[in-house]
This record gives sequence, structure tokens and C-alpha cells, in this order.
Amino acid sequence: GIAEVGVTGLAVMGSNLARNLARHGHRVAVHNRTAVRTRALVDQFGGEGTFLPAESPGDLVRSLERPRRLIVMVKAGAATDAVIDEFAPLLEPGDMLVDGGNAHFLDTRRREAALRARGLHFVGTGISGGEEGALHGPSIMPGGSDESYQALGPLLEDIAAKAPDGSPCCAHLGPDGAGHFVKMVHNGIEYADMQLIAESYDLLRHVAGLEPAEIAETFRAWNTGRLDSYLIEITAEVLAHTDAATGRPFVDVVADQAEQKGTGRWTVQTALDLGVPVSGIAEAVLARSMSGHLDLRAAAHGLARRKRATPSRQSTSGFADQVEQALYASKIVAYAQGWNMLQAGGAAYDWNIELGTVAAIWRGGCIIRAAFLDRIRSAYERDPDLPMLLTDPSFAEELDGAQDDWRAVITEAVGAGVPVPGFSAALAYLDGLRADRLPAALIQAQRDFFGAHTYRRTDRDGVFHTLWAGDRSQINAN
Ligand code: NBP
Repeated sequence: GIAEVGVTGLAVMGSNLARNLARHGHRVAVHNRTAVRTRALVDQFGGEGTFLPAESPGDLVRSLERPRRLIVMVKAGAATDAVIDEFAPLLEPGDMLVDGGNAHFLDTRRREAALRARGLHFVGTGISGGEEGALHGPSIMPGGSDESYQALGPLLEDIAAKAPDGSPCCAHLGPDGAGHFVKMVHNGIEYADMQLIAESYDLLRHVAGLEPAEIAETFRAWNTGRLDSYLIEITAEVLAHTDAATGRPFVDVVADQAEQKGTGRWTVQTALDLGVPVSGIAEAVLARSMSGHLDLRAAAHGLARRKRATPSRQSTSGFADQVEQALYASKIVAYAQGWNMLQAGGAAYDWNIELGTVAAIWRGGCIIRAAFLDRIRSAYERDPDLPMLLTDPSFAEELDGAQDDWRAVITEAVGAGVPVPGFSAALAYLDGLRADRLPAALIQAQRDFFGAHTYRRTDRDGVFHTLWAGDRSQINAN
């Protein structure tokens, strides 16, 4: 074998990843179930580097240097299992199968264990950045064994995006499913961030009364400050775009139903299992889900109608500044929740995920890339044992500075009947965390009343139950 690496699955992601490898001077063997795709890739882009087309799985495996490095870029799910079943018998101990698809981390754990039993390395790898990222440098999140990373790391780091300081946006995150878990949380955070940006737009449009083109300018301005990020940048582009057919703002001709492919839902399902309250991500998933319920939305149309005051434009710039504060503060909370989830998942599965490293490799290539992530990286660099991001002194100070505007914006939204589930959930989370006393005391008492679920007391140790149906005396329930 003379190829350094192979790629099987040459739809858009696989083709672009293979081209990225070839453009970096690596000899890439390429294969696809349907051979026309392989030929098309080599015909169109063969000049970009050294491609070795393979007709069959056997050809592909024979063309690879040992230990073999084979990247699988097929549709996540049954196709991945089919490809594993096809290739595993052809591979030898020490060979590596890299799954770059959007697999669920529990599937990755299952596949890794099965292939480890056969002496093969199965490396579940999150890849973010869409087609452009795959071609020009994605953020790469590999799991799998330490040994596999020694062989794969240099190759993957070579084709990964580079952060502003030049370091590669790729790092080994932990064994088995760690990479796909981190990719899942990335997508969950992406959902939350997009929801918060969308709420900001809605407020500027329907409370401040600005037009999309004006809001695009506001986002452009924000993009030069602490909110500087890919998502803010593309939001400005979208809002400035005019629909060619109608001459109307593009955002007004797009059907207002946000779809989802499932990674946000996986994040929330997993968070519930881990007991991590990722309310920002959950609200974002639920808001997309609600947008798709056209039947319910039609039925609710006109319910509890608000008589909206005509938006006043005099105070618009002041309001935009307040929305920027609310957006930034909510973003800190949503990201902090995501990092809590990384921490909890890392502990539950013994992955030892380095929390600062995750921020470092999301600085480039991926959809949530932003200057902000470097701040998260530094927070964990200053204190690797930070209990949570919110307690980092610089974030805590910013939250404190933002909170008056944040509350004012939510109050304004509630008064105007503009839904801000992301902003409100973020603020409620913070208010809950920092409360001296929570009404959880009442809930625990209710639980004791109807189910004898017992309670602990604030003034002494022990577990107690009150005889609610009897004389209401308290007994020890240890
Ligand atoms: P698709 O997800 O559309 O998958 C198409 C590829 O899967 C084709 O090469 C197809 O071969 C192959 N395939 C299928 Br379907 N069933 C197969 C089977 N039973 N055996 C062998 N090959 C099979 O491609 P994509 O959009 O390029 O995405 C690839 C992976 O990357 C997915 O897991 C996706 O979730 C992930 N991903 C995508 C993005 C993105 O922005 N699109 C970003 C990050 C990750 P054929 O040509 O013979 O039908």
C-alpha cells in the first residue's frame, strides 16, 4: 500500500475531506459504494493532489500503508454499521477506522468495543464546519484510543482549521465516544446560540420596529465587539439579503419553520439522563419544534391578542445596546450550561475531557467559532478546576454588568408579547443558581406529604418524615 490515508463515502463531506487531505500533500485513497462518485471526484479534482481511486473495499484496503488509516464519511446510522461490517474483516490488528459521521456517542461506544475486541481501533470523530469546513479546515474532535491518536493526530491536525493563534482546531478528547459526545454538545450549543440571536432579531424588529437591513447593520456593529463570531456575521449577511423574486427582505419570504436533524434533541435527551439542566439548549430545541406545529399555530392565531404600542424609534439605539447586553449575558449562561454537560459526561463515562481544550479547538472551523471561545479557554487555563464557567471572575463581572439591561429587555419583551424563551431561561437559570433559598423546600415537603419521600432539615443532620395523616409529629426516617 502506498496511500497514507483512505476515505470511503464520497458525498459532499467525504469528497471535501479527501480533497483537503490531498491539498495538504497527503496521498489519499478514495472509495465510494457507487463508483461514479469516485470517478467524478478524481476527474474533477484529481489535479489538486495525489488521489488513488479504489473500485472495491478490497482495493481500498490494499492501497493503504500499514497500520491502515481509513476515514468513513457515510450517512450516520445503519450505513455506518454496514460499512464497518464490510471493512472490518479486511483489516488487521492495529488498523484504524475513523468514523467522521454524526454518530450518536452511544453507537460509537458500542462500535468501539466490538472492534477493540478484534484488535482494531475505532475512532469516533466529530467534524464540524459543514462542507466548507471539510474542504478548508474543520474543527475535528477525535475520540478513540491514545494509540490511534498518535498515528492520526498529525494528519488530522494538518487538515484542521487553525485558531487565530495558529494552533490546530483538533485534539484528542478521550477514549471511545468522547469525540462524538463533544460534537453533540457543540451542536446543542449551536442551537442555543442561534435561538438567542433569533430572539435578538425579533426584539429589534418587533419591539424597536427596525427593518431587516437596519438590523443587519446592528449585527455588523456587534460583530466588531465581544460578540464577534461566525453566527453573528452570517446573521448580518442573511438580514441584509433581498429576495430577487419579490424585492422583499429575504428573511420575510422564508417559511418560519426551523427544522432539525436531531443532534440538538440528542443533547437534551442525554442532558436529562445525566441530570444537567441545559435549559438554553432545551428551549432552542423546543422553539424549533414549536415553529413546525403549523396546525397548533393556526389554531392559536389571535388568541390572547396583545394591543401592541407602536414601537418608538427614538430610543432605538439605547434599546439595541440593551439587547446586546441581554444576548451576551444569555450566551454566557448557555455556554456555561454546555460546559457543565461536558464536565458531567466526562465524569460519567470516565473520559477526562479537558474543558479548556474543547474551547480551544472550537475557536476555528466550526459553526460556533468566535472570539468568545478564547475567553472560555483562558478561564479554564487560569483555573482548570473552575466549578463552572459562570464563576470565572471575568464572566461573573460581565454578567453583573449586563443584568439590569438583561432584565429590562425581558420585561419589555414580555410586555409586548414577543417570545424570548432563550433569554428568559438563561436569566431564570442564573437567578435560580444564586438564590439564597429555593422553593425546592416546598416541593420536598409536598413529596413528603403525599409520598413519604422524607426530607432533610436546615438545622440538623438526619432524614425525617412528618406524619401528615396523623398528629403531624416528625419521626426519624433513617
Ligand atoms: P450523506 O450523509 O448524504 O451520506 C451519503 C454517503 O453515504 C454516500 O457516500 C453514500 O454512498 C453513503 N452510503 C449510504 Br447513504 N449507505 C451506504 C451503505 N450502506 N454502504 C456504503 N455507503 C453508504 O453524506 P454527507 O452529507 O457527505 O455526510 C457524511 C457524514 O458526515 C454524515 O454522517 C453526516 O452526518 C456527517 N456530517 C455532515 C455535515 C454536513 O454539513 N453535511 C457536517 C458534519 C458531519 P452512495 O454514493 O453509494 O449512495
